[in-house]
Amino acid sequence: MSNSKISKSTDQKINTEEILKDYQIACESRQASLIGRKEVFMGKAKFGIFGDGKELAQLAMAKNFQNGDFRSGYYRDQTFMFAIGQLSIQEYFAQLYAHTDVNAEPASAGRLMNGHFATRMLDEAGEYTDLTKSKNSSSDVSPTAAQMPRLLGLAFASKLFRENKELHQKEFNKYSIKGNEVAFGTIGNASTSEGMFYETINAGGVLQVPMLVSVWDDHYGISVPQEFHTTKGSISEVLAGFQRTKDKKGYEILVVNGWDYEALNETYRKAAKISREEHVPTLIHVTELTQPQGHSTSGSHERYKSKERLTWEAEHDCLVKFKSYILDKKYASEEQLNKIEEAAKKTAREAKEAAWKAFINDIKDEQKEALQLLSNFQENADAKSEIEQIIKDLKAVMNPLRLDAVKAVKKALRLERKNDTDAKKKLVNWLNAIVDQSHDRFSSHLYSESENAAISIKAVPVEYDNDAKKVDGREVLQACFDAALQRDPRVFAFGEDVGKIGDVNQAFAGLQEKFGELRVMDTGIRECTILGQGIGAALRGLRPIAEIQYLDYLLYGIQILSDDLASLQYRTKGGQKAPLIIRTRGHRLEGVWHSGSPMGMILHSIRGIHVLVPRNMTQAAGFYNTMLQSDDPALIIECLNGYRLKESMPKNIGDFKVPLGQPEIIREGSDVTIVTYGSMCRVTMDAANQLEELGISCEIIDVQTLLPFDLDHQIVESVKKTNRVIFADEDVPGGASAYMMQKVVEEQQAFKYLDSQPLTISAKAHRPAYGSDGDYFSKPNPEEILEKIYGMMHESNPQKFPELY
Ligand SMILES: Cc1ncc(C[n+]2csc(CCOP(=O)(O)OP(=O)(O)O)c2C)c(N)n1
Ligand SMILES: [Mg+2]
Repeated sequence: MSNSKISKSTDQKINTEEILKDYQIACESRQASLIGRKEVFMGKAKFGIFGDGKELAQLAMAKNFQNGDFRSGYYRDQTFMFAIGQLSIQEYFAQLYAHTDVNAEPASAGRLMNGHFATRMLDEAGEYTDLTKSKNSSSDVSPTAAQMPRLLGLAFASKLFRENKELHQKEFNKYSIKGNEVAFGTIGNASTSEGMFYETINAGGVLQVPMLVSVWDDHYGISVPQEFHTTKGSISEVLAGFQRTKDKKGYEILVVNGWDYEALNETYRKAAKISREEHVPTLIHVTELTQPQGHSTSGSHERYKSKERLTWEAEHDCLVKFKSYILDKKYASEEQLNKIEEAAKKTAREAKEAAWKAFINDIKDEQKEALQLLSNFQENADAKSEIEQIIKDLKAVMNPLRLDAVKAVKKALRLERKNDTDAKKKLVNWLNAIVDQSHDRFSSHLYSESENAAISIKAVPVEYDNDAKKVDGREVLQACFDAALQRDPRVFAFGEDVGKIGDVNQAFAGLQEKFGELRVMDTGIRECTILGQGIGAALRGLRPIAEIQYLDYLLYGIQILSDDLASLQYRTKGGQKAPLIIRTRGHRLEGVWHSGSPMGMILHSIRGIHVLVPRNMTQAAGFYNTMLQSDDPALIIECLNGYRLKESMPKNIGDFKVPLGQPEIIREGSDVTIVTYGSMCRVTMDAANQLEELGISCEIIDVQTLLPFDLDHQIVESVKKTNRVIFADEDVPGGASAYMMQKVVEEQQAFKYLDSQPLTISAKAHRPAYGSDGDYFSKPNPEEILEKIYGMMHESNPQKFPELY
């Protein structure tokens, strides 16, 4: 059966009612696409991308999508979402207009452009609802193929829920029914060229997870035809080597035309059954799809499709084919179908109108208030006539947005800046209220806002026995992971070399033997999908610890962290969460690709994920304990050169917690404050000890977490005392050291207390050269730090601190 077109099955029972219902949904969906495009051209929405031409295949997919299943797809899937009952046409239009009310637009509360689908999986408190009782869609992102790594994790979760018997306990029943859930992925033909697609397909085959991938093949990626995208012009041919055989595991790959109703139903039925029952990945290459309206509202496809192609598309439009199929088979008369079409037009139009009314009325109410306040304001204003004009202009805006009233009010207030009246106060109050609401509308939920938000997890101090053993740092971590795996069967750790040898630095040594291969496991070398595997599994209620072997290789996964994980809570306005912990190690070892510290890049690309930089393994263990209790994601970067350094074994290894956003003074001093983190704590300590001999007293603060950063503004208190501050790290100049400087000097207003220019100490702009000398002359070294701080003191008191050399 491999790689061949499915023949129409004769044993499939065809139910006329169901066929006509499908026709109705398809027509409604098509109407939504047609009207949607017009709305954009009328200026009522900024951009539109639609699912026309893909309706039939999605109906077949929907029929096989059960409660508990998950979707990870892209912007063409509206028909599927309508068919599973997780999107109304009104909600569809609410997203097109960017309605910020989450009740009107549940997928993203107006934060995402149209065609970005999601279901809400959390209750008001941020807790999971019963995911086995709903049809679930993870939240879409725009970068092509970025839905794939997460898909792997959604499917992998089913494998764990089926095979790990500890997860069959009642308390986990709301996440899965023994792993019977299939993860359905969709992707466009052109997007299969992305590396993430192939990486995901390979990993899915290796892991044998219940993943059903549909490729919607309409022969184009915007204007570029298939021959530019795919070898041999066919993704199913390219992937043929993945086809399972009698002796070897792999994929079941099926090909079907996207206009063939019966074949589609049969193909999806077969594929879903294989994936669900056997936990074997399947891929359906849906060919001969069309784009009746072209790619999006950004242009017309007549520019790049030949006349012949356009004619072919018109003839192969799946709705046209579906209609003739129904007529040929005499399931309904032409008149009946025309009636359905007319009714669909009406349904879509009415839904659109209701969505528009709800959207615009919200704004108009606000605008009315502004107009009333402005009119009171102008009565006793000096700039009466200008304000009258502002009012007139505001009234004249045809489809007002919130920004129109805000701009008008601000302009009026500027004109009357010298006067104080009651009416002015009211106007200012109105403006402040709008700014507050704007935070909720546009800026909330970057992180969890639930009780389990990481910043709300309270500190539990570390405790030691009097005769606490001194052990290698890695043993502290190992004891922490042992306790975590023991405590919660949802916890599992995975990555390159994590399983059998317990990671390259052996913090998981012996734990696979103790807990089994479903809890501590090896993966292929595939950073991006290691992260996707974690994101998807965390979305489904599991507690993954995904390991990236070295910080340098996080670059392979930074895109998916940035686009998917970091934006998840934000883009769903708290409707979904994935509390993934990413474990990695960095800052110091050897050479260009094993000692990087690209912290600025990380900090600036993954807002939405906490970034924790423990200076030793005890602090790291405390962070793991904190994060495992929280529902936020975090990146924890251990110090590469710290695993063999001796630390005392804590008594409460599984319980103590290091809080986020709380710096620690690790050396007290009075002349200069050094703000740093990670391995640099030891390097600056060395410099500080030498400076002591020269009569300079340094206070060293370990910030411990870069995101969040010093939540209670403790660092400025140190600067008030020393009046000098230096920010030191191993990143490039202007990297995370500049970030820390902005936080302290600008945000905490430390500039008020400074007697010297604030300075940064960083590595060179290039990556560190190999060998001890390479490291010494590339990374900040104790002598360099000493000189810089001494120079600072020399500048303020040359007599006391004469030039060194
Ligand atoms: C990483 C990335 N590159 C480029 C784009 C811009 N873009 C959006 S859709 C698209 C074409 C996708 O074609 P295909 O995968 O065949 O899906 P279709 O739109 O044809 O259904 C491109 C290039 C993007 N969104 N993401
Ligand atoms: Mg395409």
